[in-house]
Order: sequence, then structure tokens, then C-alpha cells
Amino acid sequence: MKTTIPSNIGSYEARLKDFSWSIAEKELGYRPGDDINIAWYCTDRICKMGKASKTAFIWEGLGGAEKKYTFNDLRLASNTIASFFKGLGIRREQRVCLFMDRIPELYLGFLGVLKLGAVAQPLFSAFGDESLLVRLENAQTTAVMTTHKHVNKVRKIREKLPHLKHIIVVDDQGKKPLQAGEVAFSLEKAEPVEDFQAAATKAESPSVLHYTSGTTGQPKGVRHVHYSLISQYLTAKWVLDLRDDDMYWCTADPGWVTGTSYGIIGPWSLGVTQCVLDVGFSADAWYQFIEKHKITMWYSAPTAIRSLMKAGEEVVKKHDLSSLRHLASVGEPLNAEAVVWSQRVFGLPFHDSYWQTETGSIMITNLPGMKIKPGSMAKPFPGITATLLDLATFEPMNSTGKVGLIAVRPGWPAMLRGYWNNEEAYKKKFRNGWYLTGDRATIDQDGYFWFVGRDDDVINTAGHLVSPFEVESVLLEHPAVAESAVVSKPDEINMEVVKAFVTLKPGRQPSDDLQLEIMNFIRKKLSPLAMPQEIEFTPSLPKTRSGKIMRRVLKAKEWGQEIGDISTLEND
Ligand code: 6R9
Repeated sequence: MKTTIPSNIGSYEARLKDFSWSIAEKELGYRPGDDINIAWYCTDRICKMGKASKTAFIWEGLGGAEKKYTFNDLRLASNTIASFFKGLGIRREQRVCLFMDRIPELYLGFLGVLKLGAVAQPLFSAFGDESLLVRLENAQTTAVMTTHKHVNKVRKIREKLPHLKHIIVVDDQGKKPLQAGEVAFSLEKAEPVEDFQAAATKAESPSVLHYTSGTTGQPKGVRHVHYSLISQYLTAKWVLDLRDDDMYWCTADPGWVTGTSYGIIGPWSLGVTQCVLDVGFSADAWYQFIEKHKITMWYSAPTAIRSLMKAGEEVVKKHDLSSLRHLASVGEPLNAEAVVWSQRVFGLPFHDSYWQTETGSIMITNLPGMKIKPGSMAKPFPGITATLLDLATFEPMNSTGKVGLIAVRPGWPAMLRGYWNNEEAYKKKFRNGWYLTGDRATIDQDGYFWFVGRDDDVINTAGHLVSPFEVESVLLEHPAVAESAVVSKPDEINMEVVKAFVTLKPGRQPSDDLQLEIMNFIRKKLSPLAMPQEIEFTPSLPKTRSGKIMRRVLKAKEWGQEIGDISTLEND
């Protein structure tokens, strides 16, 4: 048993009684109507509070490369980057895409974009040019900040992007020539800018644009504003329980909302030191990282935890992990075995946290001090009114144990303010005065939420949301493919993986060679995260009488479930 220190939140019940978001506003010294700039709060304010020389950021890359930054370094770097952007003519509210591996420039660039008052659009560096194109096109992105490793993908699509004015390559050391319209920027060589007036953004000024996948249509750009800081600060403080002397490690990539809300904004607005490891997964490397940096608070995801479980306990014993004091998880259902396992091997349970790109901050969670029921997401964060709505009527349900739609009363600070250029999709997220998450759950007699599944066809593979539509569209571009349907199939580690069913055009025959050819074709266009693990050729696909492909019939077979109502099935 670890020694128990009182948690930041104290008593959940007491907090529920007197909760107001003004608690966070007061702690941050913000009054309604004031300017609020996330980057200023994460850097300048922390320096003003006397923590300029405190370590803010420890970065580790391949081969043990290490870089360290103080809060003053963050302040200077974000000033320098913001001022460089300004010099290029980038203006407030224009979108600047960050397209990099998890190198320091990604984190510092994010702050620089916000400091300028422009909108940060982080995208996974694993994205292929097709995935990149739809997101840059939709956001009418002005600039992309990238590295030599990834710039070719941007070059390939540049002609299709009339709004894209600047490609900034941050690791140019004069080694490789850049092309016309590209500009090099080196943080190490740039003259540090001591004074930069952070943009006087207001609560509702746009800040971050994260793309998320739905079942239909292209990915949607989730619009966030600077006021989201209020939620992110307080949830990082109460759920992640971050304190001044913590060494925090959030394993998420900032291409995903977890990597920005809690991999940048949460910890740095609290003045907490965080560590980033930019190497591929290995249990030994991860434990080594915890041991070396004496990580105290660790925020990760179920797929990673399941991979650690698979790696076994011997490797745990090789390391001293006694610095850990609090663990949390997000992104997928946290299975009960993972909680029990972590309690056994680390002496600490993983605390679940449930939220979405759209919610911007944690909604339902197992707060420190709250009883853990392994397999349950536990209860709403104070200030969050969450309920279950009836699947048919969208009215709140009162019965326990019945499956309903998870819904949240709108109005928390980090809530999305819309989908980029897609008012219609945004409107569909609200019914009877509730925000619809699109997830299903049950609630037990103690008010604990138990995740059941998604209410749509979106695939959650290793915590990454994949739109079947996006994968199907790419498959259809192959000359041999007539139709396609993409569903999930079970997987021990990733919980679910992508599987594609394909019908072929007349004259084309299924073969292993063709399968390989299609795989190679789509690999260039999709991110590895969205790649099907399997392509199955089939003579026909199940369809409704109106011609819609019934993915759920295919999915049920993969999962060995009942197919349910197939009265609308056309070709039975
Ligand atoms: C932060 C994030 C959101 C979807 C969400 C749900 C699933 C997230 C979960 C969880 C079960 C949890 N999800 N946390 N499912 N238990 N603790 O993950 O954002 O990428 O938008 O995904 O992920 O289905 O609706 P995002």
C-alpha cells in the first residue's frame, strides 16, 4: 500500500454541493470578460508566479536523446515561434497545422500558434497524404509546420490546397534543399524573442481544431475555444490529481485530444513538470522511462495497459516503479482485469476517465478517493450533469441497469462550439436539451456508469476512432473494387481492429495477390491506425431494401453475436 496523501479534490460529495466553474476561474485569476489565452496561461503566467526556472518539459527520443525546458524556455520558445508566424503574415484565427512526430517543436509550436491567436490544428504524423488532404482542405489551413520526414506528404497534395500559403520545416539544418514556398525554421538557431504580447483572445475565441471520425461523411473538425482552459485546468487538478512536485507522463500523441487537453494544457496551466517519450511501444522502455524520471502520475490508455499485461510481470520486476502514486486511463473501455492487474503489479489501480474530442475535457471518471468498481467508468465530474436517454424517445431514463444513450447537459467550459463548416452535424448532437455523446451505457444503483458500446458504426481500435466510411472510400478508389463495407472484429490487445469486406468488379477474381495489391494501394492513403487487418472478398454484401449496406450484419458475424432485426435485408 502506498502512503495516502489527501487528494486535490477532497470530498466528491462536498464538491458536488457547492460546485461552480468559478472555482477554476478564481484560481487562474480570470474574471468573465477578461482576455484569456491558453498559451499565456501555460507559460507567462507560470513564470510570473515565480516558476520561471522550474523544469516544465523533459523530452526523450530515440537512443536516449534528451531535451529539457524550463517554464521560461517554454515562454521564450512560444514567443519566438509566434513572432516567426507573425512575420510570415499568419493572422489570428487562421489555421496552422502541426504535422510532426512527438518532438519538442510540436509542443512548443502548439503554444506558439495559440499565443499568436491562430488556431492549432494538430494531426497525427502517421497520416497518409489522403487523410491529410481532407483535413487541410476542410479547415482551409493556412500553414503546416512539419519536418523533413513528413514534408513529402504535404508536397504531394499542395496543389490541391489553394489556402495553404506556408510550409514550415522545423528541422532544416541546411542539409536538404527546400522547395519554393517552403521555409525553414530552427528554434535552436532563432534569436529568442523576449517580449511578445500574447494575442488578446477572449473566452469564445477559437483555439484548437481536432479532427474526429464519424460513421458517415468526412472527418469533422471539432472547434474548441480558449475558455476550454477552465475545464482542462480543473479536471487535470482533480482527476489527474496533479501537484507542484509531480512528474507527469501522458502517453498520448497531441494528434489526439488527450495529447493536447492533458498532454499540454492541463499540466502546464498548473505549472507541473511533464515528460514525453517519443519512441515506439515496448514494455521495457516504458518502465525504464518511469524509473528514470521518477514518474508520479501516469495517464495512459487501455490498449497500452493490455500490451503491458501481455509483456508479463517479470519485466515489471526489473524496474523500480515506486515513484508512481496515481494512474489514469482514457480512450476505450478499461476492462476490469486491467484494473485488478495494475493494482497487483503496481500497487495502484488505473482510474478510468471517459470523454471525447467534442467534450474537450473529462466527463465521467473515477476520481481519487472514489470507490473503484473495476469495469465501471464511475461518476460524472462535479459540474457535469450526465444521464442516460432512452434509445427511442431521447427522454432521460430512471431505471437502473437498462441500456441508454450517454448524454450531458450542455454548458461546461470545454464543450465543442461546433464542427468546422458543418452546422448540420453539430445540430444533430443535441436532443431535448442534451448533448448526445453517441455512446451507450447503463447506470447502477450507486449512480456508476458502465460503458456498453458506441451507438454508431465508428471503430475504436487501440483508442483511435476510425470511420468505416473513410476506409471504404479509399478501397473504392482501387480499380478492382466494386463495393466495400468496413466493420470491426475482436482483437485481444486493441480490443477491436478494422476488417474490410470487398466485392469485385466483373472480370476480377479474388486472389492473394489482389489482396496484397489492394492492401498496398490503401496503405499509401490511410494512416496505419486505420489500416484493415484483413480484407475478405465476398460475392455480395448484405443490404437494406433501400440499398444501404448493413454493416451491423457483417459485424455481428465477426463478433459471434445475434444478427438482430434483418427484416429490411434485401438479399436474404
Ligand atoms: C478522449 C477520447 C471518444 C470515444 C468515446 C467512447 C470512447 C473514450 C472511454 C471510452 C469507454 C472510456 N471512449 N474514453 N470508452 N471508456 N473511458 O478518447 O476522445 O478520440 O474523440 O474518442 O472513445 O466511444 O465516445 P475521442
